[in-house]
Parts: sequence; C-alpha cells; structure tokens
Amino acid sequence: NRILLPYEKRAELAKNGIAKQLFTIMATKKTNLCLSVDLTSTTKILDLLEQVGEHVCLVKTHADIIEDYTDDFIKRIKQLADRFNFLLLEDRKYADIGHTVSLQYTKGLYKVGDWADCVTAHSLPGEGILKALNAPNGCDRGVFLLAEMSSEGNLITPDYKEATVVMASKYPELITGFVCQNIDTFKDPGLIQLTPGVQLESSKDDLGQVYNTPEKVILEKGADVIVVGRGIVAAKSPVTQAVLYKDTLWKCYLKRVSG
Ligand code: 5BU
Repeated sequence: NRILLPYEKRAELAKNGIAKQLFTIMATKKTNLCLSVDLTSTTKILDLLEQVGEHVCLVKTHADIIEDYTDDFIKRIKQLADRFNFLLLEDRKYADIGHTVSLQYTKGLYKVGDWADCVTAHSLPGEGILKALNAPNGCDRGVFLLAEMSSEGNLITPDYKEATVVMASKYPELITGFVCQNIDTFKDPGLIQLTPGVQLESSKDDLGQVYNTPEKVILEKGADVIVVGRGIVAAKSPVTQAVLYKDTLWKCYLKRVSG
C-alpha cells in the first residue's frame, strides 16, 4: 500500500525527476505542506514566501491572477525556491490541443516552461497534451494530471478518472502524480497524490469549494502533498497559521507511516 511507505522510500521508486525531488524535500524538511499563494501582488507573494518558505515543500501559483507580473518576479521567486529548498507548481490546468498547449507552456507573458518545476493539466484533450508539456532542453519537469477535483458538482466520472490514470502510465518520466481526492485513484508508490480543498475544519466556500480536514485527507484519502490556500493566506497571521498547518499535516503523515 503506497500510503504506508515513507517519503524517502517513495523517492527511490519515483520515475519522474520532480517527484523524486519533492519526496526528498518532504523527507528532509519534514513538511508536506504546499502553499497555494493565491495573491494578486508580487510584493505580497514574495513577502509571504520570505516568511514561510522554510515551512513548505511546494509553492503553487496562478501566474495569471497576478496584477504586476514581471520577469523580475520570477527571478526573485526562483531565488527563494533555491534558498528555502521548495519547488514551484504553476496550477495552469492546461486543457487544449497539444499544439496550443505547447505555445501556452513556452510562450506569451508567462513562459511557464522556463521556471515552473511542474504544472497541472487536464487529461480531457487526450495524450497530445502530455507530449506538449515535455521538458525544455533536458531540464527536470513534471506534470500533475487532474484525476479528480475538490469542487462540488464537478463532471469527472469514475471512468474518466480511470482513463486518466491509464494515460499517465504511458508517460512515467513526465508524470509527477495526480491532483485527486481519493486513495483509490492510483497505486504506484512512485507517484504523488496532491490534494487541494483542505482546511483545519470541514467546510465549504460560497463558490463550490469543499474542504476536508488534514486527518481525513492524509489518513483516509491518501494525500501526500496537501494544498492550502485561504486557510493560510487569508488568516490574520499567515505565518503562525502556516506553522500550525505544517505541524498538523506532518503529525498525520507520521501517524500514517507508523502503521
Ligand atoms: P483554497 O484557498 O485552499 O481553497 O485554494 C485551493 C487552491 O487549489 C486554489 O488555487 C485552486 O485553484 C486549487 N484547486 C482546488 O481548489 N481544487 C482542485 O480540484 C484543483 C485545484 Br485541481
């Protein structure tokens, strides 16, 4: 059972370079917290990461919500990633034909392929999307495929989810893992389950987001890396809250691997 293995063991089983790095970072820094830094100002993002960088394994961005995006911002966030040893996930949820996705990934304002260690993508368009997201000149890059979503009433079916996992299995060197909500989604211990929709209390927002607790997502639902956005960024003291999430999530992980 993949969820009983410690991250350092799973690092050895990972076929994608980014999955290997992420498992290793989690084991070294003792954190499985991914901060979803859903803020719209570059100074706010950089200030927050300056303070919480040491507590996270992964920082998830939505580059297209930033009001004052520049290449200098990318230079700085990369410096923070190096300094604090975390990876960058651009949550772009690509969903077009391969040719368009290839342009979206490498061109335009954001040039995501230049800086993001990994990205999210829908399996909906078929395999062409994975061929389009191949690493630029030999860098380590990864893709988290969406197998499930956290939002109420989403249209993903069990068949779609299964077909997504089969598609991923043809690209072992590219796939970092799945964005999903449930333990039965996949078996391969070398892949990472990234789970959003997490807060300290079960709840919902008013636009369909559904939140489960750390205990539930880690111990029952198989989450390996846990995505927290507003639970941290909208708190009165984001830093205190980040530490609280980090400690809570890590305790659940330790309980899980100790059987
Ligand atoms: P929140 O503030 O913790 O609700 O933020 C969750 C983040 O995860 C947000 O950036 C979403 O775009 C992202 N997300 C999600 O909430 N649910 C999903 O199924 C996927 C991504 Br895929």
